[in-house]
Amino acid sequence: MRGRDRKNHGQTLARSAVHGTTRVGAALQAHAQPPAQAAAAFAAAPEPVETVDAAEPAADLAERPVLSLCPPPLDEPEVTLPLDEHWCQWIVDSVLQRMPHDAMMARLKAERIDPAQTSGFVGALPRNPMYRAAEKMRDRYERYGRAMQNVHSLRESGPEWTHVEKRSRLSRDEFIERYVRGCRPVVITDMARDWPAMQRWSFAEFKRRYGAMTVQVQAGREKDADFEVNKMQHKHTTNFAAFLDRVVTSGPNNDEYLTANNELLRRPEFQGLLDEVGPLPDYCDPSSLTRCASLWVGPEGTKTPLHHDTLMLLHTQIVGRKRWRFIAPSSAPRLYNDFDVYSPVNFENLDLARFPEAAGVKVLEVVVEPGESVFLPLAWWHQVTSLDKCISLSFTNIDVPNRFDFGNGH
Ligand SMILES: O=C(O)CCC(=O)C(=O)O
Repeated sequence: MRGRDRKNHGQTLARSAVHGTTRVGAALQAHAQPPAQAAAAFAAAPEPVETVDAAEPAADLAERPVLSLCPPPLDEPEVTLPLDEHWCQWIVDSVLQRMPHDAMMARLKAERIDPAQTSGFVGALPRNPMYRAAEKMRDRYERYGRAMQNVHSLRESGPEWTHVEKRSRLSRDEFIERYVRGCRPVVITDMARDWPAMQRWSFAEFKRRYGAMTVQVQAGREKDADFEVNKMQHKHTTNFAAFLDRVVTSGPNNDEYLTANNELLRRPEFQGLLDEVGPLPDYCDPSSLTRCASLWVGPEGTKTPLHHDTLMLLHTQIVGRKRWRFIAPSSAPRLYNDFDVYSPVNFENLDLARFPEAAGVKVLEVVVEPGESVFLPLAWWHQVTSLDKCISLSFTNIDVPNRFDFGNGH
């Protein structure tokens, strides 16, 4: 029963005030009961006998406070929520993303958003100048995305685009032409072969040499689905030996990770580590290694979610293996990149209900083994999972211009 019906009950009672027992009166006694019992009491009460006392003046009747004698609710009122700013934006987003009208309305109904407000808002969209401007931007973006996707599909149809190549003895020319300018990832298997780090770096050795130092790690990541976007909130200073012990003794987890943000290799007390990196190939500039290198240490199971960097880099596995997933920049329109360099899509466990556009995205996967170095080409999306307890080193001193404007202050 709707509110309007209940209001009519009240009006009827006020006009036909009665003496004696009425069904409403019986129900009023049940008013303090839960709604179901109250409704049952109302239904079970005898039919009213309309016995107006002729001796009683009509004016008296009119003055009685009978309006308070409302019947109890016969069923739960239908509660709707106002169409607030959040849902307005959700509707505009959904329409711009071409969500089928029925699916959109069904979701709003399920969320109990006021249907009258919803229909009014949706119906007015085509006449809304802000919506029309957004639609124009959407169409322009889609045309650009399609053109890029077509160009890239053509490239990807070549036989070598099915996987990430593993190469050794790469010359400077080939590295720069085929991979840097050709903008394709590659794993270089022999770059770190003669580095002292390959023999010396281990969790035990780090503890022996640097255990007393404090280091900055990313901590408490498991509790935050957006741990990478919120990385500033996860900065945590800890004793290096204690951290290394946790890495070595813990099972697979993504809770604590010493990432590139730690700036550890910029600290003079850690310079000994950089002395053990090299020789570098002639397509890297050894003189700027100190400024450009970052250490990564973490347990099996650490995850770096999908993002792109704003420069190119090399990333060498010293201890343990990592799985890299690469996605070409031309697929960006299907990666829901709504914030900075991040995508919420997880290709390790793809949620197509949430991210249907990601369905056809081509992902190149490669496992990088100890001693191998992966080249990350410009603007390629990547997500990385540690398959073992890992120590690795990334560096950006590739000997070509490596600064780019992505419009986000990087
Ligand atoms: O190794 C990782 O977890 C992430 C590496 C990465 O994203 C990078 O070096 O840009």
